[in-house]
Amino acid sequence: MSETLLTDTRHGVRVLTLNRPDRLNALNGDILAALNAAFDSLAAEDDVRAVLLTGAGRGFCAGADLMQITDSAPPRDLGIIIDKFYNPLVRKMRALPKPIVCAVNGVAAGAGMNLALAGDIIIANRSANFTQAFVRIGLLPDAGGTYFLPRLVGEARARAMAMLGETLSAAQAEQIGLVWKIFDDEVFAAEALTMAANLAAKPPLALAAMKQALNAAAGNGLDAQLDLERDLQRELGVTADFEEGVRAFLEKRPAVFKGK
Ligand code: T3D
Repeated sequence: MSETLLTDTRHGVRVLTLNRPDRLNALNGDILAALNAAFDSLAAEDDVRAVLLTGAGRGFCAGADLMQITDSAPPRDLGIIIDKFYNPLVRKMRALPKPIVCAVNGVAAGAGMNLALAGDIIIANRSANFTQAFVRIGLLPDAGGTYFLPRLVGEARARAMAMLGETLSAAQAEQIGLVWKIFDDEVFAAEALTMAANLAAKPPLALAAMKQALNAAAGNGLDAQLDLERDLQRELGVTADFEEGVRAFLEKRPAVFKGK
């Protein structure tokens, strides 16, 4: 695995740490390839039941590496990089049948912010901030930004964030529902791991079904969504984990879920 992406597995959680702290973890080809490869193998790894994505140093991710972009002479076809790295990565994150916690430990800018939005639960430390920096350099939000942002915070806020490129503090991001929770900087790493480990102990098949249903809801009408919920619930209703969950409740003990 590349040094630009640190990987570790703890308490059933695959911890992925973007590791270019001197560049605020800006995304170059190496880190993007490593991220894509990391998400390729995750679905099949039974011992990994949740993912935690975070950054090393004082930043989460400053978006595309602008130094690398300017390595090549204009005119540049940015679509090539987007097709090769960003779009597959966002699709893999959304399709992964396991929960992804994005732990934003500092600035999240441009595609760095939008990578966080592609996760399932976004948390931040108090000194984190968020900016759709694209407009400052003459680009539009990519890596799913125009899709996720309005769904998370509403059209008005999404349009203003994209067009003005202003920076939101962690507290503002929490207030508008962009992040689930914020934590003090000193306890953030521990809280993030605790949350991901908590998810890793929950019923994996139910979490996978939730992701499937919530992903589908963005394109479904109510009838199709109700049918999908019924079909998925039918599948969950015959799992050993459902039996265990009900038995554990009745026996007043914590359930032990096995993903079966
Ligand atoms: O083909 C494609 O890849 C297309 C896809 C595009 C997707 C995008 O993400 S476009 C948006 C790209 N990102 C940006 O425009 C953000 C650029 N960075 C900033 O605006 C600021 O650095 C921040 C607001 C993120 C943080 O500001 P601050 O003051 O906390 O830190 P800083 O001093 O600006 O940055 C620290 C270092 O990181 C600095 O290097 P130095 O001077 O210490 O040697 C800076 O150059 C470097 N850095 C920050 N962002 C990037 C970067 N280096 C390369 N690429 C960056 N994106």
